[in-house]
Formats: sequence, C-alpha cells, structure tokens
Amino acid sequence: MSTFPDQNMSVHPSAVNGEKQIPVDEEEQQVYNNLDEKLDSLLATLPKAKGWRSPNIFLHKGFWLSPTVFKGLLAIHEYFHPQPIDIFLAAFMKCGTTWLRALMFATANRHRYNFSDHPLHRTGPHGAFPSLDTQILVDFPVTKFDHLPSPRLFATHFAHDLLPNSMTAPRSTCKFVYVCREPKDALISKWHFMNKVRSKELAPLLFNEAYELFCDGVSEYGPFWEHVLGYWKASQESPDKILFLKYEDMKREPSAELKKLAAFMGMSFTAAEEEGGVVEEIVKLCSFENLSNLEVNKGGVQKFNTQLKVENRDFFRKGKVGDWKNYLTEEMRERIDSITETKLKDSGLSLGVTKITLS
Ligand code: PAP
Repeated sequence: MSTFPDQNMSVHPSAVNGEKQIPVDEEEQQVYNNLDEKLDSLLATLPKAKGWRSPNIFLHKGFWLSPTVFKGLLAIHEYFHPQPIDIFLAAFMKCGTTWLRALMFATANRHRYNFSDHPLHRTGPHGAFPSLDTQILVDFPVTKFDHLPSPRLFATHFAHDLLPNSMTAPRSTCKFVYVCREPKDALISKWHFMNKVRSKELAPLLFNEAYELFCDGVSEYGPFWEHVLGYWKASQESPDKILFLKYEDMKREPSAELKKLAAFMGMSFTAAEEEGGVVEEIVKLCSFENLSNLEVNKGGVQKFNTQLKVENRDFFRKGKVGDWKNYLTEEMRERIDSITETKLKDSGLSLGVTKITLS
C-alpha cells in the first residue's frame, strides 16, 4: 500500500524500467525526443564551471545548472501545465525544503491523517510531494501529475526568473512559498550534502574550494543571492502570491510561522484547531528531532529519477542555526557578510549578517 495515496509522485514503474508502455501523443513524443538535442546545443554555447555534484555546471540566464536539472527545466517549459491553485515550495538548496515539505503536506492533509499514525512516519518528507525539477522527467514522455489532488503541491529549486510565465507572471494565480536561510549556513549545509551525493568518480570537493565557488556565485541553482533576491522582489510585488519565509524565523517561532504558512495556503487553522493543539502537533511531527529519528529517515532512500537516489538520512544533518561558526574563519565570515550586504543593499531584506560589536 502506498503511504501517500494523494500527493505521492506515483512513479510509473515501466518508465523507471525504461519500458515505454504508456500511449503518447505523437507531437509530445517528438518534442521529448528533441529535449536532448536542445540541451546539447545549449550546453555547447554556455559558460561552464566546476560542479559541486557533477563534473560541470552551466550558466543559463544568470543561474548555474547541472545538465540533469537543465533538462528538467526545458521539460517544464515545454510540458508543464500549471493549474490555477497549484502551490510551489521554492528554495535555494539546503535552505529548508525538507522541513517545509513536511509542514505543507501535514497542513494540507491534516483532516485526513491521524498524527499518531501519519504517512510521514513511513515515507521521507521528499516523498510527500514531487520535486518538479527532476520528477517532470520520471514518467514517459513527461510526468503529467494529473493524479495529484488539489491543490497540487510541488517543490522546486529553480530561480524565479527561470520558471515559465505560466507559473510566475502576476496574472498567474499559482502560489509560491519561498524559504531562505542565512547564506553561511546554506553554504556549510550544501558543501556537506554535495560531497555525499557527489559522483564517486570525482575527487571530494574541498571546503576552501566550495567556499570560493559559493562566494563567486558558482553553485547549482545559484548564485545564492540572486536566487533569494528574485523571489524576494516578486514577493514584495505580489505578497498574496509569494510567501517569503526564513529558516531562522521558523526555528525561533515555528508555531507562528506555521500559522502564517497555513493562512497563505488558504487553509488557516480554526480557533477549535488551535485550542485543540493541532498547530503544535504539526510542529512536533515535522521537527528535526522527530523526523530525523524515524526509521524511514535513518534507512530509506528517495528516488528523484532513475539516476539520482539520495538516502533520506542525508537530508538531516544538524538542523541548527549558526553552524557556520564551526567552519568559517573571521576573514571568511567577513567576506560573505560583505557580499550579502552589498547584494541586498536597498532591497529591504536582511539576511544573516553578523553584527560585530567592538568593545
Ligand atoms: P534540499 O535542498 O536537499 O532539499 P533542505 O531540506 O532544503 O535540502 O536542507 C537541508 C537542511 O535542513 C539541513 O541543514 P544542516 O545541514 O544545516 O543540518 C537539514 O539538517 C535541515 N533540516 C532537515 N529537516 C529539518 C527539520 N525538520 N527542521 C529543521 N531543519 C531541518
């Protein structure tokens, strides 16, 4: 029995095995066949740099992408048909997707499941709803996601400017929940994670090198700052369409942030639910301590596509604010803070710049 009868990505088994049994529209098939060709010709013209997971990443419209997710982006532009009430969880890598995914799933489905016997106990949060970037290419010719209940929930790491207008234009009614994190913690988390999933044929990525690449903006889905600013500006223009959250605020006040999230999703908690402790139940269910100690998250595996499989345990490391202090020298901290201050200047957004008080 599937643990997620509703929001699960429902990977077509024959697609994973490479057997194409699903009847497909001829035109769609043709465009799909062209995706590789399109990707290859684009990659040949784009600036490339060292990847954190794969050998190379490519600069497309100001953002660095690995070839795998680049193909996903092309497929999204060609094939993905957003529905008016879709909700997208967007974030730069390692800024809180796992946590938010669990919270959004638990909130949207709180009337269906018992907290004592919840699907999140049996499947890692990444199984709760699809990662659009990779799962668009799981079924053949592309995943249609038609079976998902409304509102459909998706996660994406793509920058706001890279997504199709059908999703992001002000006239579109799709909603985005964006979660950002202080850049120094995002760097540390990403460096750890990418070394875990890095191709075994490649030498490990040394921390100093990752630091330099990050500061130069060279990392999958980055530059970090432009990613954050893209969603921040869009959220300022359309606050009803984009909810901008910070990992640090969520750590500090999870219940208050969850109520904000539920209201934005159009699923506000009722007074009776609040009195009955539903908010706290969801916060507890989705907490780092609870999720990281579940058997499924100690031993299970998340399949993103036929090539990318990640052990659930790799999505849980420390779950803390300020771990960068264990890695960065004062000089390194100063450089990242200064980049952050420069990039965010006049944006109205502040993010993790450490104020040093001189005695
Ligand atoms: P992704 O980009 O691969 O989806 P994402 O979930 O966004 O990863 O980020 C992982 C970070 O969130 C990890 O941070 P760390 O490396 O600094 O520890 C992970 O530990 C943290 N994390 C995962 N689940 C939770 C949670 N329930 N509460 C708080 N932090 C969490």
